[in-house]
Amino acid sequence: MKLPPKVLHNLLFEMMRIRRVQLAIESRYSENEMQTPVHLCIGQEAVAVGVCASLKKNDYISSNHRGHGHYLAKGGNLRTLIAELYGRESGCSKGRGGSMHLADTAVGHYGSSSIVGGGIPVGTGMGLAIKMQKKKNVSVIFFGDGAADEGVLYESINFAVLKKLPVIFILENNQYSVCSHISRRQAGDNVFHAMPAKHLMTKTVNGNDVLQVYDAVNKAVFRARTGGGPSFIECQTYRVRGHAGCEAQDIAGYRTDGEIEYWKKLCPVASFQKKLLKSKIIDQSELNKMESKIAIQIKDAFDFAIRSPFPAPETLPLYLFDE
Ligand SMILES: Cc1ncc(C[n+]2csc(CCOP(=O)(O)OP(=O)(O)O)c2C)c(N)n1
Ligand SMILES: [Mg+2]
Repeated sequence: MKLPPKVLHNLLFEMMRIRRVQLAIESRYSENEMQTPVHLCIGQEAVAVGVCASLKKNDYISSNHRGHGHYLAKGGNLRTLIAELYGRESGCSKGRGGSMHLADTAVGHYGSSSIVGGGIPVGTGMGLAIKMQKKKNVSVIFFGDGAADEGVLYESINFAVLKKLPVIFILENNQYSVCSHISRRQAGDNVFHAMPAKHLMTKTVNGNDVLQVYDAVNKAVFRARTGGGPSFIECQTYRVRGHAGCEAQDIAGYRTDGEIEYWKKLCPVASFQKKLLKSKIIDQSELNKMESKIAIQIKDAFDFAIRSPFPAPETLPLYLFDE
């Protein structure tokens, strides 16, 4: 796939930005000012960026607990992301949601959820809404391999196929559900792809290769926009950090150092940087400029968060469902 240099630069920039934001969160997490669990997506940046690069602002996504990358790649505001982690009123969920409950409907991000698999029926329902309203946009659902253990995925795929919905199921297979490896939870490599191809377009891609992800999702988006129905794309990747918290907080003993080192060498950001440098699509000074721009944005976002007020105590009953 031949892409213009500007598009390639953007893909790289977005991945670098997500990585740097994750590292900044990790480095400040032990200060205990972010009173929220965080699930870092270090190592998985190519999935978020490759998927969202194919989408328009008015396309929908639904996300999961490991959702910082999805939020930023879809155009979510960095300042309001960091303010949300700091529990401030200026956060994207007004400081009530924390890291696992991000949303920015202005850019088509319709929420992440701490309920594993919770975003799957939401995204499928949004696909139904698009179809009923005769719109041309698409609904993309990000979920992990742990969510693929849940029955709701199979109900939702069935419904999406039955109604030919413009839904794209993105399985972010990082091989683990907390500390349980996929081989202990799934009966075979391709159980996710049980549906006949004429009903559901399915594809497995290297989720650490942003161009592979982008290419597959582009085709799925075209299919969805032209009434072809749903697709299922499995992106094979790896969670380099622990399940939750910062590096020091990983549970010991469920994976080997060798396995982690193997995947670190397949870093999606470093490998794409290398590729673009080698093919002279970017040079070192442009890379340095990107790094500086990102550093400024991150500093600005943390400063914004820290100087923002906490929600006022009297607003506690607001934003709750009331029958
Ligand atoms: C319905 C439900 N079951 C169990 C949990 C506990 N839990 C939180 S994260 C997680 C693992 C999810 O794994 P996966 O979907 O692969 O996402 P990953 O953490 O690997 O990104 C589990 C089991 C939960 N939050 N919700
Ligand atoms: Mg997983």
